[in-house]
Amino acid sequence: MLLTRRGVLGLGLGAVAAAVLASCTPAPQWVTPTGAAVSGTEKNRGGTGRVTTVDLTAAPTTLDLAGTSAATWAFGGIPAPVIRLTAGDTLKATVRNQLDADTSVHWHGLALRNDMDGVPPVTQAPIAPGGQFAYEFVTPHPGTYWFHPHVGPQLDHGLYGALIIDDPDEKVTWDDECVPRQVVGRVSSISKLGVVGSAVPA
Ligand SMILES: [Cu+2]
Repeated sequence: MLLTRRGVLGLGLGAVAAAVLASCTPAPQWVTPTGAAVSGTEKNRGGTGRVTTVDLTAAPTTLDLAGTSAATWAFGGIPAPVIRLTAGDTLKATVRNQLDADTSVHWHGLALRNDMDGVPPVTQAPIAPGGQFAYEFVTPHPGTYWFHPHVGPQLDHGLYGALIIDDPDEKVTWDDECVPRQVVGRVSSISKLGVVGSAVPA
């Protein structure tokens, strides 16, 4: 290829302009799970030091719908056994995937570190069939929350459960504690909570 003198000059100016632009553009400052921003926030969050460990296995199951059997998916039962701890405690949850599809667990409503939020492919890679993922985070605020996969309509198949974070300064007393039971997107009944950590069908 033949280049004219003007063409060579133009190429040179282009290269200089690119170099100047590159030097003016700041390198992106990513917030990474192992970075100072996250570790500082987690340090400020503190915590009680107490740890609750749970195992959740997403697997096919058969559901009895008033005499009709339906093949569906669940974390052991529908809803899953209640996870309950006190604000400031650490939750360690190992999620195993025995489905024939990718999955995850999203801790609905919690303000927590992004890499534990369970939203593939944004905050983590999906948990592949046969795989597992270890979630670990300090529970931030008291309240009644949900956990469920953040993958397609898996929640509606029955993969969900209640996460109750007790207020260490709770002043209120009550007669019963209940959570709604949902199948295929509808509340089908109310489950009364029995002893801590389990659900008793109503
Ligand atoms: Cu949700």
